Amino acid sequence: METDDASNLERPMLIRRPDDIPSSEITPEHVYLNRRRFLGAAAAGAALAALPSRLRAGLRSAAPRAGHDRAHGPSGGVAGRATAPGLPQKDWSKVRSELDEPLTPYEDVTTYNNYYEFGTLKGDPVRHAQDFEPRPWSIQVDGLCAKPGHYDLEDFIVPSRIEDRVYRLRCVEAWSMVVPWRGFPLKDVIDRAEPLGSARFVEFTTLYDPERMPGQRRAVLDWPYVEGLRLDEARHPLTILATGLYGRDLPNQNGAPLRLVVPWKYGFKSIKAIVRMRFTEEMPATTWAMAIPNEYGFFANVNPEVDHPRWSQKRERRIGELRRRRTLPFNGYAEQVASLYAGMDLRRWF
Ligand SMILES: Nc1nc2c(c(=O)[nH]1)N[C@H]1C(S)=C(S)[C@@H](COP(=O)(O)O)O[C@H]1N2
Ligand SMILES: [Mo]
Repeated sequence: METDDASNLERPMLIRRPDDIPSSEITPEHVYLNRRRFLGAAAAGAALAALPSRLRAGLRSAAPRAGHDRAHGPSGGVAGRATAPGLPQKDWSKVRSELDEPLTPYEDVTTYNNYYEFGTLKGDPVRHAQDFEPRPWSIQVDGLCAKPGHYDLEDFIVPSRIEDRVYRLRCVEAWSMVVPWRGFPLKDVIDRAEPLGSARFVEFTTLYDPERMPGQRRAVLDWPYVEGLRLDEARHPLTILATGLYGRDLPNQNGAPLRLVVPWKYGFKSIKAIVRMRFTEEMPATTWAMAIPNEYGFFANVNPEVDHPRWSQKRERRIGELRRRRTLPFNGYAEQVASLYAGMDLRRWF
């Protein structure tokens, strides 16, 4: 049996030679995990009650609604701070029952990130993405569809009903979280675009702007980051575009202003800071599948039976927990999604 010691060794998606890593970048993981859990799920209700009533009223009036949440401060960065003084508009301690697993504290969700555009270490995105300005923002929809378009973020989002969804997020590196996302079904924008009969996939592209995304100045990956889904996966009701988490706008480090969330797939499919959606007939060439084809496939469905070439996928370290959990097929969503892959050899089609 694997020990908890082993579980504390991170397994990076890229292996870098030690001399590639400036010592200033090396911050032990426990520094992030041991920070005070200011916005832990269990504490959220109590913390809300402790706020002055004027502030409380203000937060409640910033309730879920179509369009983005303007509850953040003038800098636009408050929601990105691990110790954000504002609090979500609902009692997140109740939300845990929806999935029957505790929410990962806000601080962990927003300080332990993978976002190579802002650095390759878990603590890099929260430090290096603070000044990123995610607005104004626009999204291009093109490729094989009857209604291509170029949308301002607000116009892209407004027709949809924004809702909160609690999902597990399982990274291919064998750690996981439980995140209360805010967003809307990807299917909404797909239907609006009216994909042609020949369209079989949808490709997503992250912003390419090395001025604003310092990680893109280094050739760690082939920028911009590209991901893709088969059209039926993209239309599945579990697949969402997230605009927020914990009832607030997405912090920059989590992919502001808009990122994909596909809960039954490894986290790298959930592409951040999307600027383009393109309908294609051919399977898109996606960033990780191109970078290391024998380690990261296009489908990337969570599967405890298929080991990563460099580590087992049988278990995972839930951030904030000491003991490792068993990884579930399709990350626990098999009942909803397994039928999408009927007849496919999931070992071959990683
Ligand atoms: N553009 C972009 N999107 C990305 C990544 C990235 O490096 N760049 N990392 C992916 C990986 S590996 C994971 S596990 C999730 C992490 O999301 P989180 O930081 O919000 O937990 O984002 C995914 N989306
Ligand atoms: Mo990941």
